[in-house]
Amino acid sequence: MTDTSTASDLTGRYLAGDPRALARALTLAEAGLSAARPLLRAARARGVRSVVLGVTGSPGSGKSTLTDALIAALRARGQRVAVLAVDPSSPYSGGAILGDRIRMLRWHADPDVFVRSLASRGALGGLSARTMSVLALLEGAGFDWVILETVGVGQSEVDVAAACDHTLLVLTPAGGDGVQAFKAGIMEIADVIAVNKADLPDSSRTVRELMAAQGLGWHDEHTWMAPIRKTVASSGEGVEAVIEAVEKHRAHLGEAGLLERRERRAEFEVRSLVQERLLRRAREVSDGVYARVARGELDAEAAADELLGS
Ligand SMILES: Nc1nc2c(ncn2[C@@H]2O[C@H](COP(=O)(O)OP(=O)(O)OP(=O)(O)O)[C@@H](O)[C@H]2O)c(=O)[nH]1
Ligand SMILES: [Mg+2]
Repeated sequence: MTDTSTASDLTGRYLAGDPRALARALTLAEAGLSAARPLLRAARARGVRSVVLGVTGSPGSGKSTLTDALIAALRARGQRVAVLAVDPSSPYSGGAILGDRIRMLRWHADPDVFVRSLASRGALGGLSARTMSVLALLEGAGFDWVILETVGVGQSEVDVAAACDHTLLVLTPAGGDGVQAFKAGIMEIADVIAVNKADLPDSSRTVRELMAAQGLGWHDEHTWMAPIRKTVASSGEGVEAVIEAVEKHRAHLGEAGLLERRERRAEFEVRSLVQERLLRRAREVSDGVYARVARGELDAEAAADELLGS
């Protein structure tokens, strides 16, 4: 069997919904191998439209627990769900992801749930182009919902909004999380906000503070004000309301808005690839260039020109 026939066979099986072919396709995409390209083209040519939901928020806010509760609620509605848990803070799978894996094991027997974790850092510390490939393959596999869970630290929080149709920000009543989010400008990326751990004290106050902060921003009657929903992820309380809020946001976006988001996602993906390639080249460039810049023999602009081949 030639390489080409093997590749088209894999694409065929992937398109037919074979979960082993999907797993293989994801492995190729995660490794950034060119063998993934025909699969990615096939996935995109399909034009399926999953609800791509990013779940972000501070460490330990309950993103994984909430994601798990979202799976349960969506399965009860008969929806097929894929989850991609990304840890951009580490190039290796850490303990947290391992814990999530164990938690997600309960979906193992359900063929309509697919869970994958990925430890991959982008060029600038946020999400990588490979994450985008994996998302595209999950969408192409026809899941109704594709959920991207990523811990909100640094660049990854901003990236998740660029990588998804909708962004769910998970906050907690503890430690003035809401006020912090407002100060850090993180609230702006949220399409829906969950105040999780609402079983703990002060959740109503957090909701009030968030609403007050929202009111301060510029808005008119067309501005989407992220609905704020209290949740207890560990019991599933409030999770239906979160799904409804996402659906409401989807309706608000409409065809034109969704198309715009998709273009933004494509832009993010292409730019990530460009950044990754350029930074690889910058690393590969002979150290001599940097020494020359350091010694003042070459200015940094000229070195950058050299690197870009212009
Ligand atoms: N009391 C309470 N605890 C919760 C709730 N949701 C999650 N937790 C607990 O909070 C802790 C962190 O939950 P995770 O779901 O792992 O949080 P995470 O945001 O995914 O954490 P990282 O991925 O490590 O950033 C766990 O011990 C959960 O059991 C909730 O609604 N109420
Ligand atoms: Mg988690």
